[in-house]
Amino acid sequence: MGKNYFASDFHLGVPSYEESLAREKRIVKWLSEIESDCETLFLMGDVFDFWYEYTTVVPKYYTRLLGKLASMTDGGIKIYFFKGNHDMWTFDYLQKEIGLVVVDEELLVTIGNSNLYLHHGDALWKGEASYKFIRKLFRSSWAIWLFHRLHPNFGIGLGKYLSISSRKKNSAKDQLDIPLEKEYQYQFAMDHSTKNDVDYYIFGHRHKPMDVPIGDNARLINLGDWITKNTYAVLEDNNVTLHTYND
Ligand SMILES: [Mn+2]
Repeated sequence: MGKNYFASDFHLGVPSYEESLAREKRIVKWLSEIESDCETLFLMGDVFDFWYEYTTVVPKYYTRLLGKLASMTDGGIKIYFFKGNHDMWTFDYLQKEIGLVVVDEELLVTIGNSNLYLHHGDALWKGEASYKFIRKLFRSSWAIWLFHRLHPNFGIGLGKYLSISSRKKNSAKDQLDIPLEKEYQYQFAMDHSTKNDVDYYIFGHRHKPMDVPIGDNARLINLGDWITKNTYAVLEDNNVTLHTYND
């Protein structure tokens, strides 16, 4: 049996074209190195800092990554793409053209003897009412209908602008040094695990690499990010490990 890889929060597109391109090349290099033993790849959200596709138009970026992913799926590797809070507007391009399996919210999956609960990791827990409202609005069919009417030059430009300002706000708000018991992903997993038989909760979104016990039988993994950390997780023989990629 091959290995299962997990990564998230590449945020391709920011802070500048050049820096994003260098990061994209690093990610593609990593993918080339894992390709030979990768059975399933889980891309767990915010791969793109902004993604929006029109009926016949996609953003003219990210060609290397998309080509790499297409060649991996052509080669028989299963790739899941979770919608993050920055790249939820995928309709059919990534499925049809690249061969990805797009996941809207959580995915519960059993690999070997391990039960996994997978989610981008946003809006999981109590609170954040205004964020949840906007999240619902952005995902609504009429907001998408309206956005679809915008000329792509304007629409993609507006999206990139909003995405950058939301990230600035969140990175200021989401301090990385808050204690574990205040981490809402931890609170969610602690609660969820009392009623469900899950071995691993794997999330992105917080940009904070974590591998912590949840009760006696489960663990919570946060995948970190690829902006400064280059972290990813591997599931092999029912064990998950966190790694840092050094190219
Ligand atoms: Mn996110």
